[in-house]
Amino acid sequence: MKKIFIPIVLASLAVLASCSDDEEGGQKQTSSSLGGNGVVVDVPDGGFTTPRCRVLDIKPRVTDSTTYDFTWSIGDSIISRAGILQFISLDAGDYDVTMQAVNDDGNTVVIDVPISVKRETTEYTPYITSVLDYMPAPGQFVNELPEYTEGDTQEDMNRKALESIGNNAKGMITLGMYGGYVICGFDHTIVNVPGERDFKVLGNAFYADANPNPDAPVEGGSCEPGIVMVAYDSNHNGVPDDDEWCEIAGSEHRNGTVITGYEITYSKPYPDHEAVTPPEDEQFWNVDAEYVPWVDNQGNDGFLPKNVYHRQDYYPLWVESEELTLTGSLLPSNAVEESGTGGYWVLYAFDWGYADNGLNNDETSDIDIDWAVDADGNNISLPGVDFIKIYTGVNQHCGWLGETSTEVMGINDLHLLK
Ligand SMILES: [Ca+2]
Ligand SMILES: [Ca+2]
Ligand SMILES: [Ca+2]
Ligand SMILES: [Ca+2]
Repeated sequence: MKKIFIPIVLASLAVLASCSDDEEGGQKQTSSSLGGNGVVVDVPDGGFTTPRCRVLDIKPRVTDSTTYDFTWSIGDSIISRAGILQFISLDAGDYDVTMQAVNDDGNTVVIDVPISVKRETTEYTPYITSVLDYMPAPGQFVNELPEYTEGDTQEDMNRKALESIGNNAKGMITLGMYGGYVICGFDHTIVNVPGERDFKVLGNAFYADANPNPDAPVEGGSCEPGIVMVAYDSNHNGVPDDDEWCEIAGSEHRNGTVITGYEITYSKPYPDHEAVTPPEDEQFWNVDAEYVPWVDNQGNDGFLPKNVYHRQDYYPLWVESEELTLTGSLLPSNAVEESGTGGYWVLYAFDWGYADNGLNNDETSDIDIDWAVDADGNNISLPGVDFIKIYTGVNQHCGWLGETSTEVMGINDLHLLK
């Protein structure tokens, strides 16, 4: 009964509120209550305490039958207008939060809620500490970055991916062509600091200094944009649930050039597949023009060719299924052959909001959690993120260069690195 008011009060933050329906906080021993006259805040034994970079849910309880609008503030700054406060702080210390609740009758309840934020007992790392799932699409670096050895399971490949990109190792994994992904976790919640970019995905993008096109409007070179998704573990169950994922809507999402609900299915090359060699004068770089078949839900199909430079299997060898279906948003193609003779492909950088797109040491590769949108494309306000997913965002093939595939070298929590 105590939760009934939440979606009503907070239409604009309904997703946040519905995501916060966990019971954990409610099971704590309550030693006292603050307030009265319509709204109370139950205080657990020892008061409200939380480690830094961890969300503390504070749920006021309405004791009359009216609905209230809530405002949470510290001093003069409003920190939330949600029915449940999702409190998180980057810094340890004592915080005096004020809750003000007003109902339609003008009844106003003001409650001072002291919160004590402690420093963590084991120091957090700013880097990836777990890989939950590594699932590349087929590609010319798959089974090599990281290396597959016979008998490896999905779990083994997740571990190898973590060894490459976790804990600041700065190795590299490939996500293969469109839709291939990796899901990473951390030992803390990356705080969404208002007005600041919060984390960076490291890739191997670079800008060409010999672009044959002197009039190129933006930087370009090897920019292989991956789409970033974030999940705040709002039900505190330690895993990213389907309804917790939100996409970071970068520059291309904002200018309307992205296809949402894109789906592609790759088929495993048959064991008795015979290489289809293209005529030498046309595609001298390929050894098999019809290697991995794919079909999408936009009426397109084709093959990922095998090239002369990478002759290992391109389909992830630990996947037993004959087909691999991957979904997401599709970014526009960003590659242009600038020489006119097939020799010089330039993959242009998008403005902001993607992985393996801007330079690692540049702000272009920094992500603000406030760029997250829900499944309907609406802006959503998250207190922080516990999981990050990156997937290759373009379905693009560039002659001798081959397919465009996002690479990931790590993720940095920008706040903890300061
Ligand atoms: Ca932010
Ligand atoms: Ca969860
Ligand atoms: Ca690549
Ligand atoms: Ca790359």
